[in-house]
Amino acid sequence: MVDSRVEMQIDFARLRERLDALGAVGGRPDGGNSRLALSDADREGRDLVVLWMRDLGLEVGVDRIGNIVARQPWSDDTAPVMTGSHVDTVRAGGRYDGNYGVLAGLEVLTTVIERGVELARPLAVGVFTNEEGARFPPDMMGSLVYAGGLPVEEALATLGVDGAAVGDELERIGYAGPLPCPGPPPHAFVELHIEQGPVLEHHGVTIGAVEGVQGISWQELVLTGEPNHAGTTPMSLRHDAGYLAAAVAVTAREIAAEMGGDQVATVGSMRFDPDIINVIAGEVHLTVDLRNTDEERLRQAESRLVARVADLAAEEGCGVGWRRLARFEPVAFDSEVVGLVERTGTRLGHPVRRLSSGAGHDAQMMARLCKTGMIFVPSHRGISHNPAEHTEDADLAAGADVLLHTVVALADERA
Ligand code: HGY
Ligand code: MN
Ligand code: MN
Repeated sequence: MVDSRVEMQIDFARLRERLDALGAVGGRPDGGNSRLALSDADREGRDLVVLWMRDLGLEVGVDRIGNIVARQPWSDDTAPVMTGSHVDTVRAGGRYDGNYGVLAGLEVLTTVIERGVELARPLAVGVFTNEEGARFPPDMMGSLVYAGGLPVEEALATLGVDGAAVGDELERIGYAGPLPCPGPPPHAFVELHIEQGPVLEHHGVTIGAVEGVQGISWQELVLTGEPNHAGTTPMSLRHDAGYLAAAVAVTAREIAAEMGGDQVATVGSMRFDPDIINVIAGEVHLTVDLRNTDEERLRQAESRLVARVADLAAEEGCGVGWRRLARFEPVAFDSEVVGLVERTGTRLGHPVRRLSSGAGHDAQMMARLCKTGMIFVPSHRGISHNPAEHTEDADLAAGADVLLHTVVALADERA
C-alpha cells in the first residue's frame, strides 16, 4: 500500500455514520445523549466502540479504572502518540461532547492503517472513564487515575450521587480491567473536542489551537436548618435551609459578577429534604462549580464564597458543611503541540485561533504525563451539555483532518 500523506483525509462518511450509531446508544427523543458513567448505556456505548477497535485489528486493553486504550500493533513497546476522549455524557447531553474525540481518533487510526502510512511510532486511541463527573466526582476521573493524580483504590471506592460505588459499577458493566494504574506515558497526547463555548463561531473560525484549560473548583454544601410547618412558624423563628440555599446560589453569581474577567460560577444541583411544599426545608445538598483561568483569582472566589456563606448561615441560624468534589489548577498545554495544531490547521486551509478551554478535559490530566494539546471545532451558539449541542459536518471533518495530520507529525518523531 502506498504511503501517500500529503492529501490524506479521513473518511467523513464513516465518521458520521459512527457518530450517529454511538449517538443512538442512550439516545434521547430530543436527539441528545444520556450515558452516565458506568451505566448500562455507558457499557453499551463502550462495547460498540471496542467492537470497532477490534474490527480494525487494534490491541485493546482495559485498566483497573475502566479506561480503554486501543493501540496499533507494533514490533516493540515504543511509546505511542495517543488521542482519544470519553463516551460518558451528562444526563441530558449532546452527541458530540467526548464522542467526537473518540470516534475521530479511531477514524484517524483507521485512515493511517488503511493507507499503510509508515510512522516511527504507533498510534493509540483512548476512552477515559467518567470524564463528566456527573455521577461520580471528580470529573476527568479516569484520566486523572491514568496520569497518577488519584490512587486507583480511592477512585474505585468513590460513591456516586446515587450511592453506587465506582468499583462495583465497573464490575457490573464488565470494565474492571486488569491493566495497572497509572498507565504508561504516551509520547504525546492530542485530544479533539467541540469547543462547548461561543468563541470560534463568534469569530468565524474553524479550528481552535487550545492553549490550556482553566482551573476548576467543585464543592458540595450541606445546609442544615430546622424542618417546621410552613404556615404556623413565624418568620422570625425560621431556620430555613431552602432560603439559605437560594442565597448561596445568588451569592455565587454575585461573586462572579464582582470579580469579572474569566471568573464563572454556578449552582447546578440542589436537593431539598424533605422536599415538600408545606415543610420548611430542614436540609439542602447543593453543589457550587467555580472556575477561572487564574489560580490566584480562583482561590479568591473560593474564600469569598466561604466567608459570605458563613455570614448568611449565621443570620439564618443554619449549619453549613463543605465537601470538596474536585479541584484542578489551570493547565497550560505544550507550546510545541499548540504551535503544531496551529500550523497544521493553517496548512490544511482552515482559519485557526488560539484559545483557552472553559471546560475540563482528559487532556488536562494527560498533560501531567507527556506533551499534550487539544484541537477545538465550533459549537453552534456555544451550546453544550444540552441536547441541542451541534457542530456542522464540515467543521467535524476539518477537525478530524487536523487531528490526523497532527498525530502523524508527532508519530514521525523518533526521540
Ligand atoms: O466539567 C467539565 O468541564 C467537563 O465537561 N467534565
Ligand atoms: Mn468532554
Ligand atoms: Mn462534558
